[in-house]
Order: sequence, then structure tokens, then C-alpha cells
Amino acid sequence: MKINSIFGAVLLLVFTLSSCKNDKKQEAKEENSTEQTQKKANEQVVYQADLSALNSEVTGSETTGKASFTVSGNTMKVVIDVKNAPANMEHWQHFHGFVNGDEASCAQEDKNDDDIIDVTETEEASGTTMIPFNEIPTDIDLGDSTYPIADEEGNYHYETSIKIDDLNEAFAKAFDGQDVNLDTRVLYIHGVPEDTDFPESVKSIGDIPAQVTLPIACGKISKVNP
Ligand SMILES: [Cu+2]
Repeated sequence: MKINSIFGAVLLLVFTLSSCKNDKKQEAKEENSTEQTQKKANEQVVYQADLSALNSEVTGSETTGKASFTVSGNTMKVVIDVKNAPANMEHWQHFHGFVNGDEASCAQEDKNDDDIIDVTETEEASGTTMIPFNEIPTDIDLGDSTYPIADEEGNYHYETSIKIDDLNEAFAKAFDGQDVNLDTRVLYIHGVPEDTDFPESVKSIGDIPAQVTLPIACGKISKVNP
């Protein structure tokens, strides 16, 4: 009787230990799969651009900045921080690129030697104006004056969230069915005070004053994580 009950107790212990072990295994498995689901939901693709100054002899300062484009689910969050731009004025900002998907780069060349790189001189390296970063980027209304305004020190912070579906649809409609392909694009910041004197040789797009479209900073957009 005594031996039997000791045997029973040992058996119970073994059983308890093994079932406990199995529970732990199951728990670990569940934790792992929850982690993976979570990871998928949090998966982000980040693009960045470091902006370098252009036409700093015109602006009298080195306009610099940083931009990030964080794609997560159906949303792209755009953050653009600019420093030392001409103060107290609106700055047009867009990504530019080639409709045929070629890789754009920031313009370096003053083609007509007037010491100013105007927006038409950027086209060979950077392609065309594509998406504006104003209040509603997916409207692709370049002339809509809802771009950010630099403070008295020439700094501004711009932030918006764009629905990817809307962006893709608007982009394809405007650009021959093409994809956005952010990492083939460049980001331009434009604009000098309207009383800036330019020689005749400084050109612009359509009848938009060259002071509005003059590039003051540019950065290549690249993918940060794989
Ligand atoms: Cu632009």
C-alpha cells in the first residue's frame, strides 16, 4: 500500500512535469507566432533624403534639410525639415523624376553660365516636377499655395500622411500609368523672395515667376531598410 502510493505520487509528479513542459512549449510557439504577426503589421519601408543647398549665392545662405517617407500599411508619412531657407515665405517642394522610370539625380550644372541653376536647368538630371508636398499632395495641384512657410530664421517643419492607394492612383493617372518608385526620385525645395533680381536668362515653368520655382535645395531619395 505504501509502495503503491509512493509510486502513484512519483507518476503524478512525472506527469505534471511533462505536461508543464508541453504547456511552456505551446506558450513559446504562440508567442512566436504573435510576434511574427505583430512584426508584419509593424513592417515599415523607410526612404530618406538629405537636402543640400543649391543657388546659395542667390539665397545668401546654405539651405539644408532632411526628409523621410515612412511607408506602413496603406499610409506614407512624409516629414520634411528645412533649415536656412529664405525666411518668412512659402517654399514650394516636390519630388521630381523621370516618367520613364530612369534614376533622377540632383542638378549640378549651370548650363547657360549665368551662375544660377534655374528649374529648367534641373530637367536633364532630375526630370520633371511630380508630387507636391503641400496640403493635399494627391491632388497634384502644383500651383496650390498651401506649401510650408519658413519662419523668421528660415526654418520649417512639414508633416503629412498620404494614403498609398490614393497616391498610386493619382500618380499613375498623371504620369502615364507609372509607379511612384520613390527611390528613383529627388526632392527639391524652391523659392526666393519675390523681389530677387534675376538676369533674363533665368527661366521658369509656364508663367510662374522664376523666384517661386528657383531651386534652393535638393536631395536624392533612397531606401533606408531593405
Ligand atoms: Cu519642385
